[in-house]
Amino acid sequence: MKVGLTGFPGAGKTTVFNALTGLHAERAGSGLNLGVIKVPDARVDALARIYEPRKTTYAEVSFVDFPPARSAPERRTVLDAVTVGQLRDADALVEVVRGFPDLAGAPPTPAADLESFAAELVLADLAVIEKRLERLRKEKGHERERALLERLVPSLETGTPLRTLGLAPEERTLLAGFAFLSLRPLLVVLNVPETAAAAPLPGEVAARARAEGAEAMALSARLEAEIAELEPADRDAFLADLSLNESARARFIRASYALLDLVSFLTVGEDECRAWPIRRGTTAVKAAGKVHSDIERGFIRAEVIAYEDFVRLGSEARCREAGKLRLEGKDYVVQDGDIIHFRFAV
Ligand SMILES: Nc1nc2c(ncn2[C@@H]2O[C@H](COP(=O)(O)OP(=O)(O)O)[C@@H](O)[C@H]2O)c(=O)[nH]1
Ligand SMILES: [Mg+2]
Repeated sequence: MKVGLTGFPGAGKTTVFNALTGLHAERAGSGLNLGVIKVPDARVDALARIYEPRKTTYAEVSFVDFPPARSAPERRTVLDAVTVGQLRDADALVEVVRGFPDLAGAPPTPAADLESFAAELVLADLAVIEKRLERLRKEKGHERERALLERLVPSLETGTPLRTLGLAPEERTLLAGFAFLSLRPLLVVLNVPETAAAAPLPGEVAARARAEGAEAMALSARLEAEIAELEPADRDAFLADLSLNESARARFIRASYALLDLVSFLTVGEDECRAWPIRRGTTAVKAAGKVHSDIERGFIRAEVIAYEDFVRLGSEARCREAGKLRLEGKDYVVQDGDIIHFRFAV
C-alpha cells in the first residue's frame, strides 16, 4: 500500500516527505524518494503498557515522492507521461498545495492550484479512455465496458473527477485495470507558513477539496521538519507553545491510512503487541493470513475482543467473564481495533 505525493513543483512535496519520514531526501534529486512511516497508534501504546512485550510493532504506510517532471515549467504542467505512469502505481494520492508566498514573493493561490491540478488528472484519464474507446469501437464485445467508458466521457470533459461520480462497486471493478488518477482517493495538504500552523483550513480550500471528493488538512511542512529534528521529550512543550495539541504529522499519517481504506486489528502478548493493517472489509481468515499463511490454512476460529472493551475491563479474563470475548468464524468481517487471538491447527 503506497501513498504518492503529488502537486505542482515548489508546493513543498519533498519538504513534506522529509518532515514525515525523518529522511533527508534532496529536494533537487532526480530519483524517486521512498519512505516507510510507522502509523502512530495510542491503542498499541496502551496495550504495550499492559503487556510489557519484548517488541512493539506499529502499522506502516509507504510514501513516495516523485522527482520534478521534465515538462516546460511555463506550462505549469506536472503530468508528463513518466509522472502519470508513476502516479498510477500509487494506491492513494496526497496533493501538496502551496500555501506560502513563492520565491518571487507571489502570494499563494491554493484554490486555483487545486482546480488546475484536478484538471490535469482529469485530462490524463480522458486520454486513456479515448484511446481505449477507439479500440473498442473497432472490436466486437466489451459492451459493458464500452457503455461505462462512454458514460464517463462527458463528466471528464466538464472537469469532473471520477471519484465524485459515486460509481458502484461493480463499475469500479470494471475500471480497476485503468488505474484512473481522478478516481484515486485524494488527501489535499495545504502547506502553510509556520505562523499559520494552528489556523483552521481556509473555507475556499475546504470547499474546493470537497467538490473534488477529497479530504483536506493544513500543515506547515517547515515546522513539521523542525519538530522532527527535536528530541521527543522537547516536542510536547514546543507544540504547546504554538497552541498545537498534536503534531500535524500524526494527523496526516492517520488521514493517509484512512485514505488507503486501511483499518488495524491488534494482536497482544508478552512477545509482541502489534497493529496489523488490513483493507476495510477483510474477513477473519484473510486477516489470519497476514500474520502467517499457516494460520490462514489451519484457521479454526478467531477469539475477538474489541479494544474499547479490553481497556474498560482491564484484562482478557474480565472480558471473558463479561461475555466480551467473542468466537468468530472465517467469514467474520474484522473491525478496526479488534484484538484477535487466532486458533488454528496445522
Ligand atoms: N516559506 C516556506 N517555504 C517552503 C515551505 N515548504 C517548502 N518551501 C520552499 O519551497 C521550495 C520548494 O520546496 P520542495 O519541497 O522542493 O517542493 P516540491 O517541488 O513540491 O518537492 C523550497 O525552496 C522550499 O524551501 C514552507 O512551508 N514555507
Ligand atoms: Mg520535490
